[in-house]
Amino acid sequence: MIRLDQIILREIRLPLREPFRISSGVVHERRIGLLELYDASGAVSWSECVAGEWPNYSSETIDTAWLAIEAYVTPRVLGVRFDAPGDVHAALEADFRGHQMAKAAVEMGVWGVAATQAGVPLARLIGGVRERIAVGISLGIQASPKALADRASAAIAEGYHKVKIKIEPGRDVEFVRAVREALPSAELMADANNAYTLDNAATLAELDALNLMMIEQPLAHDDLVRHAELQRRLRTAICLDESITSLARAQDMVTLGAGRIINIKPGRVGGFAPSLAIHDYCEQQGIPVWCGGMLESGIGRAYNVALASLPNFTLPGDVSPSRRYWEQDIVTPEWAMAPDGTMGVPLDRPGIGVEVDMARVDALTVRRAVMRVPA
Ligand code: OSB
Ligand code: MG
Repeated sequence: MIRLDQIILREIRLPLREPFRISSGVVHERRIGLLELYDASGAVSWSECVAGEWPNYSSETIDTAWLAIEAYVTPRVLGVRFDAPGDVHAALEADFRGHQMAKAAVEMGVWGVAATQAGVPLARLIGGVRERIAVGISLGIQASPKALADRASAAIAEGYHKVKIKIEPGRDVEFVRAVREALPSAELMADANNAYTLDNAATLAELDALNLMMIEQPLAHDDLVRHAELQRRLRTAICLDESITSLARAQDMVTLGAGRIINIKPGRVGGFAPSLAIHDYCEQQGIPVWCGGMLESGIGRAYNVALASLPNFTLPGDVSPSRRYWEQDIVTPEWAMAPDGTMGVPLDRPGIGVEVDMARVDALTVRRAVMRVPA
């Protein structure tokens, strides 16, 4: 049983070691929402809001999520009794539309609290079966095909199991081909973040020759129908990211044939309950899933690692080690990748599996709000 009596919300600023460029924008420094959730039983957990600074990935931002968490999500959960963490998502969905990342930040925190309260690792609470997960890397758009191929080769040499290449019109076939020539047998994929239309189908079909695992979200962020048309014209599997915002959208993808793989990001779908539902549905349908990333701090990463330990997460995720993103993460131990390109799922302690460096979080905090059950 869960009954939260306090949520502390804050924003920290964490500079990336290098800018991350995708077709729809570039980020130098992450503005990250962090939550501390306090249960009446005494159990506490941290969680993270993955919304970015600018509404280029989804319509949510750190600023809209801040408002939504304060004004819509928190009043719906504080002081309310939930029999199980899986009940929170439905309650929020029944209450108001959209704001999936704001909802997810609180919903996932409740799963963290429930794991702490039950004295079990988060991965175990949700039914995870893996002790280690395979790690992939997502490379932002680089200056030249040569620069990209060098970065990809270094990543494979480090042990990464998959290299994801960000593409956009003008920086696509030539760039991906350079990587394929440098790495003839590596697991490669491309992610377009909605940069194409059906008019570019011929360019995307040229990628068929490069033996990619999949092409992620080539068309509009909320489209399924055109992706189905494109999938009919491609041999390479389409993987959907932005378009899958709920279990219903995942079902629609299958019904329409709009893609053959799903990138699950719990923040995008509203939390762990819908992530688990999409995972189970895809498993029944023979659709592989993998865990995407939103350049999370070590707190959000803990949730992604737990999720990626579920059985149908059969492809390497964008769950890279702390050092790929930050000079110094905000958790101990930092997330590390072994030379074999895997990351350990923390199974030796209750909850999310990492300690938060409180002094560092305090030093990075730019705003803070405390919300309590009304007296
Ligand atoms: O499309 O998967 C994406 C980062 C920010 C926004 C969208 C995406 C990404 C990534 C980064 O690809 C994955 C990571 O966290 O390493
Ligand atoms: Mg993507």
